Amino acid sequence: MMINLKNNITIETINGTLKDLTTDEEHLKDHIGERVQIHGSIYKIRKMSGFSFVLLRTKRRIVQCIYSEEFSEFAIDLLEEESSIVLTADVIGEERSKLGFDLRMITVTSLSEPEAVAPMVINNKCVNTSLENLLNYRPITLRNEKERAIFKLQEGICNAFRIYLMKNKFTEIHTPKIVYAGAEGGANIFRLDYFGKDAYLAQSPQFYKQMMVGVYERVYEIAPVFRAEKHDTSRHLNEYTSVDFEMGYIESFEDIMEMETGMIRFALEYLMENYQEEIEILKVKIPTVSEIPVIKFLEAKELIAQTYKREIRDYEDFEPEEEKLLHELMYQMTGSEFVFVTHYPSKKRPFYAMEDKNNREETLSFDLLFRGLEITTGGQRIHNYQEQVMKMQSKGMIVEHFESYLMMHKYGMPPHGGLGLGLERFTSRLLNQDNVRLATLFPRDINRLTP
Ligand code: AMO
Repeated sequence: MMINLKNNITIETINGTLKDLTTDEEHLKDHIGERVQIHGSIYKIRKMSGFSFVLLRTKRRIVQCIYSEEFSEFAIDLLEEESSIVLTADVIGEERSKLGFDLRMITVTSLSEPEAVAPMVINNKCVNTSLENLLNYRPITLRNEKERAIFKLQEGICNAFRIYLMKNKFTEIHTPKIVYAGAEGGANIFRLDYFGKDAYLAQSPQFYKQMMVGVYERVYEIAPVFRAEKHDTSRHLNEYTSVDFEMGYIESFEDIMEMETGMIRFALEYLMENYQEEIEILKVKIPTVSEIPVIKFLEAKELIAQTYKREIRDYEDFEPEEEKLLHELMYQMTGSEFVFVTHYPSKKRPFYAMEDKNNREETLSFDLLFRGLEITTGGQRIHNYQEQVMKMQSKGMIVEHFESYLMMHKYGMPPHGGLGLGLERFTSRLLNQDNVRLATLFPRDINRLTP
């Protein structure tokens, strides 16, 4: 559209309507018997005798096209894998085809061709290479059907969490990632120079989500957090996506576990309803969640020790092997692949964790383990100002440094609590992957900063 301004000047406007020149891939089936235009990248060319299969990678699907001199008005040699094309094609119903139809290629316009051939085969069922290569060549290995399905499914998980939390009246917030202090303690914090002052990359949105409970009562955030993990393990990243929620007016930390159980149940059902294609590509078995068993930390330790005749070496934390054994036990006993472990020792929990009034050695906190790996930490927080100050002092912290955090306690906070769930850990456990990097688009670990 054009608008006439003063002095005979006219300008064009943008009205927010994107012209759709091509047919939406999801609706191709509705066009059987018609000629359509569609765009995509050539994923694979398979020459047969007398015709060729050309697989077109579109936003979400791999669409099977047929080339034949009989009906195609161009030479097959003009097509190249990984070139971007606009295709005119006839949609032909075909029961043997995965999508229920084939596209008979009529004309092709090439929009762009690759400069070089990919250094590895990316168009087979999976990319058959080392983890190192898979990650080094991420911009192209992610084009593989299976690889990209992982992150489509991850999108589904986040969508589901958002829908569930919105339904439960949580407000989405965005908190700073450049912060003045670490919230989680420990040495795994990235330090940076902030115009001559010390600053840090946020280990979690802990302080801010608590503050926002004083504002909206229920809040959540899905955002990156940073941990300077100096060791190279299959479950630690230096940057991961944390799904955090925090809620006020709780009666106990069990309210948080109830909310999380509902959220996970909803997410798994949502995937079954909306992500069947990816579930099939990844051959993943989505568990159903009705109830999640709950066990106290010390009881879990003792149960594992007794059952597997193991010595308890660490009374404050699980060893990774113990988490796996606990999963094995819980699965045998209850059929659940999730287990809540509660009442972690106060010594091991951060300063904001509320202690159990009946036993100060323990906190009103929990972890959620999924198929033998911790995916969530949560619990009730201290909301009383004096109690929080005393707790900080007992941990040797300089209270003055936390004045802005303590402001909420000082001026009144409801009883509250929340949790943080590692999105990559959750995804990788769901897919039974043995390394969290496989569920991370562009992982950051001690040895990796590119791509
Ligand atoms: P915590 O430090 O236990 O708790 O982290 C919460 C969850 O985040 C995931 N996670 C990680 N994932 C990948 N790489 C890492 N290096 C990594 N570290 C942690 C795990 C873990 O369960 N503020 C609290 C949460 C809360 O109480 O609200 C916190 O950050 O899945």
